[in-house]
Amino acid sequence: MNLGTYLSASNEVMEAVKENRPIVALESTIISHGMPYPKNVETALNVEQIIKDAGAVPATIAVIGGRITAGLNHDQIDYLGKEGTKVAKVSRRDLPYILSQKKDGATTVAATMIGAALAGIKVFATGGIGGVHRGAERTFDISADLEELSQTDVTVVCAGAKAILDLKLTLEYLETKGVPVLGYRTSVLPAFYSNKSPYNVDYQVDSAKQIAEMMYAKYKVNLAGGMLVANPIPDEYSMDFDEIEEVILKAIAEADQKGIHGKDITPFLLDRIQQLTMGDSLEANIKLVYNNARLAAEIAIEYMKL
Ligand code: PSU
Ligand code: MN
Repeated sequence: MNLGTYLSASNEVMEAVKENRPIVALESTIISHGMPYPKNVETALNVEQIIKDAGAVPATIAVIGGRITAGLNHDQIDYLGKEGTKVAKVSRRDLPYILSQKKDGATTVAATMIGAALAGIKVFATGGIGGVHRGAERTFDISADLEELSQTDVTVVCAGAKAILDLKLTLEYLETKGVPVLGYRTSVLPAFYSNKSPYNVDYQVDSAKQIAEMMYAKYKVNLAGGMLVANPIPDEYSMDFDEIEEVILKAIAEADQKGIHGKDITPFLLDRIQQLTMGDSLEANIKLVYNNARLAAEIAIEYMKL
């Protein structure tokens, strides 16, 4: 149903918002630009089912025909997956163009947070967020996801940040911007494919209830912005930090050589890492997204109890 010129929500999502039921937002860049077809569609649908099974309502978000749409149907998810990179990757700065020109777009973490906040959704699950890229002191490449976390009131559950980023600088940036980084049952920042890194999170939390309590306190004192929950990939799927580091360095060198930059660099690196690990990293990626969906549903449920 259309909620004005630029916003739309499925009936299911609208009813859930009205009735204060737990909802989990999901992004769509991961579908069109983060994974190959048909695994992307399969994963997106499984993630929705996991959230439903956990007792919450999934809301996959994208721009469809110039409307930020919360709660895509299966045909729309299939379309975004099949079209892949032909669908625009849409972050905050891309929204005015895509909306006004009535185009379709796969939303990044930043743009999905914006859509979630507009629709009244407080919790969002993804795989990895964008961050400060390695070499950012030369390239200035810092993802708009970090700025969004500093201003839009949505809690984002991820598996940490991929080591294609400078994890240390990403944490520094989030500290400056006042974004709490929580480790779910871990004191170290997980590094996406591997559940270990040399860096500490701000706070270790051991339950979804604790995270919900933090969201509640933050909201009560009008602290704008989101929180980042880092949920480590389960041990059985975790890859070796040094092994994946080698692959990442290779992919970054290739990107440098080809002069890839701007919005194309993250999708390029994800794709190359998947190719270089012959699919191992894709399997790990899928498993960690499932794990994040479960935790996000629990957080949304706990938050509604407060
Ligand atoms: N990191 C991942 N997988 C992803 C992305 C990042 O491990 O799919 C996607 C997310 O949609 C994220 C976006 O919001 O890339 C960040 O892109 P950029 O670095 O251009 O801001
Ligand atoms: Mn960038």
